[in-house]
Amino acid sequence: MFTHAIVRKPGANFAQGITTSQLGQPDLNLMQRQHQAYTEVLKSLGLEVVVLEVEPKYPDAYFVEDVAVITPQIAIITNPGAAARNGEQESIEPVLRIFRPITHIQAPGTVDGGDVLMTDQHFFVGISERTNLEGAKQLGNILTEFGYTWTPIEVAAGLHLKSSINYVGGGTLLISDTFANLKAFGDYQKIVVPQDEAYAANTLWVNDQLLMPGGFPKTRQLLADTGLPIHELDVSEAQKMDGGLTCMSLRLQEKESSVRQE
Ligand code: CIR
Repeated sequence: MFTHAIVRKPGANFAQGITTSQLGQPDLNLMQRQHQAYTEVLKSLGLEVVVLEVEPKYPDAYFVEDVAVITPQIAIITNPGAAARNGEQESIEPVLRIFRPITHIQAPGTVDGGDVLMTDQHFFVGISERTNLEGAKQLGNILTEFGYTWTPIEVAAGLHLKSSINYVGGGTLLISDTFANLKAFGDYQKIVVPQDEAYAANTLWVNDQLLMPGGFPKTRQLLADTGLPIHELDVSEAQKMDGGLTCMSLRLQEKESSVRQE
């Protein structure tokens, strides 16, 4: 059960963030409205939402997911892999300290939260342009201490692991076909995203409801089989900046004060 989410407002310079997309110039007003709608849906799912102010030095800072990995026991502040974003983590730390004990990924390790997928007690950690093996191992060691298991996954396509794979509960992954046949995911049921709807893989599972990007009818149909309520949200402007639904919040589950003994 998720109890809190942390989001950050996109700034006037958000279009100066890093992007590879060729979807055109993003619109600030529309971005702000879409971000507001996203925040409102999270609240409607019962989450208390902490809204952080703009970080003018970092145009991508509203993609808060990348700067931390949060479990019920600990918050791990990442060392973001893109030089232009490294520093965003500093202002998130005091906020997370309110909720969790803190630890850090140390250089030369790099990790972006977008590469870290938590299922139930297992983590998949993408090795990507942003997350290196050293960072993944540091993260994995911390997670292991808390009783979790983890598997590194080579991210051969897309920006982050969660650009292509997300957990939708009930032992099921929503997954792009590039990753669907990997042995690492053998224990999971899979909903394979149609190739022409690849962006829809970035769907967010919160408190047994799904937030999916608008405009992907085939994926919506496939997700309907989960029986979970679906909220379609227009995230066209975040998409122009290579981001989406998972990237724009850090979600916190109910806290566990004691370390699990396995
Ligand atoms: C970047 O390239 O870092 C941002 N423009 C997009 C980050 C998206 N974050 C995510 O997928 N977790």
